[in-house]
Amino acid sequence: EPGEHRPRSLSLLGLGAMGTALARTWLAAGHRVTVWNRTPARAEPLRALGATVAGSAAEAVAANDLVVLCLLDDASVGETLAGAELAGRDLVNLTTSTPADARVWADRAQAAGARFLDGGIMAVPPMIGVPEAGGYVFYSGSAELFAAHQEILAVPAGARYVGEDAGLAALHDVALLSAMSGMFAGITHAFALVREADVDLGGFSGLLADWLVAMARVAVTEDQHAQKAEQGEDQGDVASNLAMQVAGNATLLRTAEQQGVSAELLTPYMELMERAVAEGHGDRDGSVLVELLTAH
Ligand code: FVH
Repeated sequence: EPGEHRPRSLSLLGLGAMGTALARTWLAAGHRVTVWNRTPARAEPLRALGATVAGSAAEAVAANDLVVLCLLDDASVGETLAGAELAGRDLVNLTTSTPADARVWADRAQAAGARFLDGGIMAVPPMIGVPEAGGYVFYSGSAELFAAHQEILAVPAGARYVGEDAGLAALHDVALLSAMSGMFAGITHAFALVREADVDLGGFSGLLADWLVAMARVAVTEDQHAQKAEQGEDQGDVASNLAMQVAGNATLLRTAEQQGVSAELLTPYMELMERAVAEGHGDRDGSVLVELLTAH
């Protein structure tokens, strides 16, 4: 709510869908925000809400100690900061990046006399400034910077610090996004299966969502088995061994064929399961697949 937080000042570079949502939330909470965007027209609605509009990226960086970037990709961050004086700044990069990109920026910031924090946003724009939506941001890098600015960083969405290694926020972000990608693939296949059948799609959607929530919990528990296996401990009873799952895959594939649905979204994962069984892991659960993926 406006007035809940001590008013602070910050600069925000990048006013796309996400940057605009962030700016609106900070302004609504009573903070002083200087904004810059490559296409100036996108700053005008924020000016009307009280933002100061900088004439250049360098001017926006110079305006405040705390400088937040929310741009399209790593290349756009490089272009935007090219002419800016970074000494003494606290840079927070919320642009989606790889762990290696984040570490490069941490090194550049340090060489320039700036502190650096990388962020991975686990929310879409409508979740920004809506605490009950459950969105949050992973942060990693300078612990001092995070401590100094945690309060204002937590205004748009929850702030979760995951370590001094600047790459850790991106690693968490991309790991969760990768899992989401697999889930979207499964959902796409499921809807393709029932698309032309006499199925109530509304009811089916609810069943699918409930099933995925329940199975997500089971899958994460399996991952804990992976840690046990690495430590050489007995896995104990396996509820759903891979040999059984590979046998079941044949039914999934035949059903796809009968429904006229391509199995292209399913087969890469099935092939990994088959390899695990061929290598003698048929009595283990899916956690062994993590080992196969990472064994080089
Ligand atoms: N929107 C979402 O659902 C996701 C949620 C999770 C986090 N992502 C990441 O957030 C970053 C920004 O995403 P966005 O949604 O704001 O993206 P756009 O609306 O496409 O805006 C892109 C902004 O980047 C500016 N920009 C692009 N290229 C350059 C460049 N070479 N130099 C300077 N600025 C550049 C662009 O400016 P303009 O086109 O308006 O001039 C926008 O301000 C992103 O990393 C997501 O992965 C969002």
